[in-house]
Amino acid sequence: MYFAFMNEQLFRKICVAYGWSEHALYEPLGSGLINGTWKVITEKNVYVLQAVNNQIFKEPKLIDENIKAVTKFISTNHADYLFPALIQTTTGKTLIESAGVWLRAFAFIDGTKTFTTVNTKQQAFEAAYQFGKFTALLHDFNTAELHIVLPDFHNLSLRYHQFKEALQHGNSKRINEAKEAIAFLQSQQYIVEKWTEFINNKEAKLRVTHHDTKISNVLFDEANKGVCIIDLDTIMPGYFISDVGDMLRTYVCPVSEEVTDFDKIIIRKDFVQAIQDGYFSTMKNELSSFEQDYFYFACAFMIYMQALRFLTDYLNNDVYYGCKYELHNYNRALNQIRLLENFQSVVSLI
Ligand code: GN1
Ligand code: MG
Repeated sequence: MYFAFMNEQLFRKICVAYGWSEHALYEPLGSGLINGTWKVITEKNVYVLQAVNNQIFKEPKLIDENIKAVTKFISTNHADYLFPALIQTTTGKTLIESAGVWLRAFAFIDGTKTFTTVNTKQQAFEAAYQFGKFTALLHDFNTAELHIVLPDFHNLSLRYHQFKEALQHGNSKRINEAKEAIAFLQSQQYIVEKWTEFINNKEAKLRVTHHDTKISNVLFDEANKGVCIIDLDTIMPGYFISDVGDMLRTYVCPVSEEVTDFDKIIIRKDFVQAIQDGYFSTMKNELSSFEQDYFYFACAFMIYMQALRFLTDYLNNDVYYGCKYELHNYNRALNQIRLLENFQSVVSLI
């Protein structure tokens, strides 16, 4: 487990590195599970400061290089696309290390905001439009230039394997208590099979995908129009089902994976349509008809993988996601299981 660490002493060191004034202030920002994020307010500017979780991103340098490669391509080929720039230190670095903490800063784009939940179809449309646009803009970018920062990140077959490992070597008390959830996930293995069929088909193309398309990773302007996407840590060559799937997983339900009142988990069908409309307005010509047929499957794939990941972590004593209370990852898994069941009951997947 990783605790995003920041204190006055470290913050002052960071200020010196970036040349920020001694009156700069910082406050926590966002709700990510992995990295630590703060808003920094100096007399002149506002920045987003992040501590990269190097237990998960073992080589923060690779992320830094990926972001720079993509930023360079976009600024050369699509100069009008607004992007939060990486900030350089006084010695020109975009990633620094202090007391074992890896840090980088971005410009905070004035007049923009983020949302933590999707409340309107318009938000879903705008976000899907932006994530599609990002992949479409990078159509001619050579994906081989990107480092694989998290190998097998969305490899469902491996996630299933890790789940099976946890059933063998995990906390036996927890395994016993989670019997029903385990049996349900075991009964859904057709999703792994269908995913394998997808990735093995030559029509399934690797593109630059974001891999974390939650709504808080989209900047909106004051008129609630999407501006651009943020959080490029997991940009890697990937399949469109990762991005579409995580949007469907996190936008169609009015409540998040944190909610334990599972009756609040419902599927808003009109939001499914809004995501499709937004994503297809930038990506329809990119996707083969074979790929387009996997649009709804993408949702099952991502919900199932997230349920597997949460339950696996629970059985492994919360080593990856951490937890705020004993049953936290178990409840997150149950939440995703309910979401998957509800999704399957409104959309025919096979
Ligand atoms: C993690 O930290 P955050 O919230 O951006 C995770 C995603 C999960 C998500 C679930 C690197 O993302 O894959 O979908 O939690 N990121 C990593 O909330 O594991
Ligand atoms: Mg993220």
